[in-house]
Amino acid sequence: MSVLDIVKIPDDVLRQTAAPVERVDDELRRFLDDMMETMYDAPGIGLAAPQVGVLRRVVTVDVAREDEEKQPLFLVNPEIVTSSEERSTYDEGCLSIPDYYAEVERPASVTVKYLDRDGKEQQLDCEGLLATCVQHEVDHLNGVLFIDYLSKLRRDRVFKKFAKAKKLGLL
Ligand code: GNR
Ligand code: NI
Repeated sequence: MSVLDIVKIPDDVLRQTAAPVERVDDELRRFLDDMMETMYDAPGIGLAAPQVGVLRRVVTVDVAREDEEKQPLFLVNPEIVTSSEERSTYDEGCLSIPDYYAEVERPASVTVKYLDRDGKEQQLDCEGLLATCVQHEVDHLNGVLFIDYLSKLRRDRVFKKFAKAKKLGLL
């Protein structure tokens, strides 16, 4: 297993749509394990393949707190099939936008359909932080970032800050 490099904004790969996985095989499982290791190493509660430069519909998640048992989730081709009317707000961050946090409102609960690490179809009802994280990760697969939910003024400010940092060779 290995820790992969995490891509930061304004890298264009974060704005592209990831392609569905056709087969869950050993090669994909190795990649899933590398993603999980990268996520734990960061540390983060979720990671989407485009964040390590791979345009495949693959996500890892673990929202367990440090004092809880690990709850690793591997989501292949995740699809949100239902979203609640009820909304909730979390202070979100993103490993691809280091040290920036902002409140984002999203459906409070969602049901996600996906293939697990064995290629088996699964459906999971999510609420709380898990629901927010799953939506944040599925957004990544569609080239959407949490800053897209902020005002244009705030989004541009964040983007400019990171573009400048990149230009100065700080990222
Ligand atoms: O580690 C992460 N924390 C987080 C907190 C609130 C809402 C979403 C997230 S996901 C983020 C890791 C990440 O960037 N995943 O794409
Ligand atoms: Ni993210």
